[in-house]
Amino acid sequence: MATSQVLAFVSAFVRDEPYFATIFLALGVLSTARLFYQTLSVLAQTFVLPGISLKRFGAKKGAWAVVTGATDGIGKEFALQLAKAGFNVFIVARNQVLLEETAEEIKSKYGVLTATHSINFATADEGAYDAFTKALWDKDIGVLVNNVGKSHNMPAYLIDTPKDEIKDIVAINVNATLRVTYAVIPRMILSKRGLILNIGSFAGAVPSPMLATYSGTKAFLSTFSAALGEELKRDNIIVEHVNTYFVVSKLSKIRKASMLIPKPNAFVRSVLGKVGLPCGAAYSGRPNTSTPFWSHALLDYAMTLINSPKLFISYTHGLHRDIRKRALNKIARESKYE
Ligand SMILES: NC(=O)c1ccc[n+]([C@@H]2O[C@H](COP(=O)([O-])OP(=O)(O)OC[C@H]3O[C@@H](n4cnc5c(N)ncnc54)[C@H](OP(=O)(O)O)[C@@H]3O)[C@@H](O)[C@H]2O)c1
Ligand SMILES: *[C@@H]1O[C@H](CO)[C@@H](O)[C@H](O)[C@H]1NC(C)=O
Ligand SMILES: CC(=O)N[C@H]1CO[C@H](CO)[C@@H](O)[C@@H]1O
Repeated sequence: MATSQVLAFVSAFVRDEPYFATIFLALGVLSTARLFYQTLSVLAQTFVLPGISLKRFGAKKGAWAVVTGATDGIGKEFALQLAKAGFNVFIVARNQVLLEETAEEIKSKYGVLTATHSINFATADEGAYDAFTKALWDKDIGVLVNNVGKSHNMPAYLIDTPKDEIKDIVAINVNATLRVTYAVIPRMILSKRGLILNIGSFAGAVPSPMLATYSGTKAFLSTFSAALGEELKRDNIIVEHVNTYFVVSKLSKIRKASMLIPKPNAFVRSVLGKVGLPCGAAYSGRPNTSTPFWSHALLDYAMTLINSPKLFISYTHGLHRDIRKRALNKIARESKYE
């Protein structure tokens, strides 16, 4: 239809149906105003407003922060920045030597108390979780960061995924989050304050073919956080699921930072500076989820506006098919020279 025909149709409609035309106009104005307000609110949260102060969770008053997966990547950065903010830190990972090195680094930089606990969340049994719980018993815990996580070695269809890889991903991403949270919340309830950060992924928001197990476990974090957030509200405990796009780390296998892919320190600064603000996740329909890093926030908000899961799923499928092909080629090339 040509523009002139459209205009003729509209003017005839306004002339013949003035009431309907008024209703349509009002709806148009309202939805434009809403879009404007929502966009402004996402931008204000992401770029201007400060989050809840960490002092509310006991910083500088002797409270501890527990961080899992704290010897590398995002987790190590959480431990460093929480220590800088004035928390004593309890760091958790497998390698005891790395744990002690990390604790030493934190102590010498920020002069806080540190404690380490070695546990393998892939194989942890009742005994291991009992020991973990006992190690915490005398600590006033203000913050818990459920950061430890495992992804697939490379994208693969479920049917081609090693059984052990599936088991480890579920044990680390789901079981460890549940058991560690279960061990920590009694202390938070006792002191009537706390912050629980569950480190999630865009793979939880967009069902991700060829990372189906990882994707499902990260979606678990989103629903779990919203449910627990409501349960613990009356105890003044904030539960936040942190929606994360790529960050430079060993897990992501990305070494170069870019606008969309920050280094862990910039990423963690945004998380700790925006506690309580959903930022890019504000209108995503996911309560207690936050997408705080600025470019991740804009991406998440754009995806909310586009609102087409099918499109994102098939795009992700194509992306992962390419990544797998390249990974297999690399292995083939390397084995030729062995
Ligand atoms: N990097 C990204 O692009 C990205 C994107 C979205 C979400 N995330 C999420 O962010 C979180 C942190 O990822 P990251 O990239 O920082 O990972 P990372 O650099 O690989 O660090 C993993 C940390 O966890 C520990 N760890 C690994 N396996 C463990 C196990 N079985 N038991 C106990 N500790 C274990 C490691 O120390 P040890 O090896 O000594 O145990 C290390 O301290 C994960 O939940 C991940 O899903 C990351
Ligand atoms: C997760 O925990 C449940 C119950 O606590 C246990 O039965 C199951 O084997 C665990 N799964 C993995 C993959 O470790
Ligand atoms: C950051 C965030 O979204 N917090 C909300 C978590 O859920 C509780 C209860 O549903 C809300 O009160 C919080 O505002």
